[in-house]
Amino acid sequence: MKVLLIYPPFQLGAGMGKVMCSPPLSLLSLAGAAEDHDVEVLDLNTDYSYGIDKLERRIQKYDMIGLTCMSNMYKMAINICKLAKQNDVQTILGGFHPTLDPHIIEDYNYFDYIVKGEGEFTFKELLDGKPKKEILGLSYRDNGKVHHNPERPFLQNLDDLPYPKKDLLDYSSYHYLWVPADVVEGSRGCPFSCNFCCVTKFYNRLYRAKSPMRVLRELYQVPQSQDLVFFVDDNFTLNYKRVLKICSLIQKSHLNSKLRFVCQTRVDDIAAHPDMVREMKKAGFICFFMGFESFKQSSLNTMQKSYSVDKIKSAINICKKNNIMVFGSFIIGNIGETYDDVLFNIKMMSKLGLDFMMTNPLTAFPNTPLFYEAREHGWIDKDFKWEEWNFGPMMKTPDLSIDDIKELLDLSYESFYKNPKWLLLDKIKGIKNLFSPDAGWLFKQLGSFFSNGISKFIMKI
Ligand code: B12
Ligand code: SF4
Repeated sequence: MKVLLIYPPFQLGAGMGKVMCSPPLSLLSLAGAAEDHDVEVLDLNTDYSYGIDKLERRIQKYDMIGLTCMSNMYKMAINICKLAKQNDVQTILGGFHPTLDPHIIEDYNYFDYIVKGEGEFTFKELLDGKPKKEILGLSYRDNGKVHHNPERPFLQNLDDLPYPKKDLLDYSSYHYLWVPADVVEGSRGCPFSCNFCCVTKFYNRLYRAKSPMRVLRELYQVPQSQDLVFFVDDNFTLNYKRVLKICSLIQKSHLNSKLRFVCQTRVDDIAAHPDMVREMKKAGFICFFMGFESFKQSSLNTMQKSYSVDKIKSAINICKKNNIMVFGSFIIGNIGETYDDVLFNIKMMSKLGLDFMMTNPLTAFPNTPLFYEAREHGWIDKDFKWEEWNFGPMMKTPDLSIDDIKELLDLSYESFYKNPKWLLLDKIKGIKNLFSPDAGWLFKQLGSFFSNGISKFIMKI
């Protein structure tokens, strides 16, 4: 089978897409699993030379195209699959949106296959020609009738996963805060149950981790051109002893003389283990991405975040003491928050001295607990369709209209990033944090960081 795996383009102009561009690990991992087949990867976020005509000409060369699909890419995925079907090319869709709602295969006959959950082995079995009805995790169309096969059990041991096929990509466009970057996955899933979160639904609250040695091997696969690794794990620090082991392996192998690391973590892990943060700093971690969501305790309780505002403050302080930058993420429009409550949150973002922040509108992703609650209370418009979602607020709340949320989102960025204190003091401090204590690394990076980094970031907000 000749297959083209496509990463649909993001809608630009909102959220994370501005400050980072990461390689499509999902597609590289699928390609790794289907090594016996002719699989190529096209990332439409980095190759801007593609218009519809060029895309159509490329698609015609394959037996099948496969797309990854977050909810914000759904419309694009439909259009690309339509183009493929017009050219008699088979289509397969996987990732978060189709997993949360596999019934979308019934809405559009441009989708031949949908893969639910972890895709590596489902994809491989399909390409290998295993009878469709025996492939767990697959939904498919046969003679016009749709079949949903039972779910595929989660892989027991993540070390059994194939290695991502990184040689399929040109890495020159991938960056985190404009530093050349790659992504590595050390674990899957999260045992918590925040009511807005899709990870809980996708992985059924199951957490599994690759062994520290496997993580190290994957770090050795990071292309030489890249200087930063973003761990995509939802909660890299969940297992304290494992983190210490990984840090020790990184130090012993001296990988930290070349690479710096960024990970997603939870407030409670950081607050509970300052010694772990110290070790992470020594191993080259420079920034933690944390979903704080709100500084209102009642909101944290409602969304089942299971930590306190005091823990947030304590985690930020621990990071500061260890010179680790804090990238805080917040939700605008938490249930129960008034306009003034959100203004308070915005004020706190600056007051607590975060290095970076992003805000997202409260979004009720398909089949999450929040989605059912929002539908029941009429917070989502009856005519709302994911294929029309423009990435902005998609629901009102008891206290805020969609327009209020839009206004507050704008205000949050304006107030945080256009604040002269942040621009001058925190920025200089941030840059120092980012590069110390390794001055060699500093000088190598400073040029590009200044030329296309922070200034570009601020200009675009
Ligand atoms: C890394 C990441 C990003 C990267 C994406 C980089 C990239 N090129 O992939 C960045 C930082 C850019 C990003 C951005 C966003 N992200 Co994001 N991201 C993640 C994260 C943390 C890890 C994804 C990952 O790489 N996992 C590792 C790979 C191996 O797993 P995977 O992607 O799930 O792929 C597997 C299966 O899904 C399946 N599969 C996937 N695709 C396909 C395709 C085919 C053909 C097949 C057969 C199977 C298949 O098989 C794969 C292997 O098992 C996830 C959380 C998570 N736990 O997954 C959130 C997550 C996917 N992101 C999410 C969101 C909401 C966003 C944003 C919209 C947030 C925002 N407000 O900015 C933005 C979009 C930006 C934009 N401008 O449009 C949500 C998605 C929700 C949804 N319903 O779609 C998640 C789940 C986070 C969350 N907790 O809500 N994100
Ligand atoms: S928001 Fe983070 S901590 Fe909460 S369930 Fe999702 S991944 Fe886990």
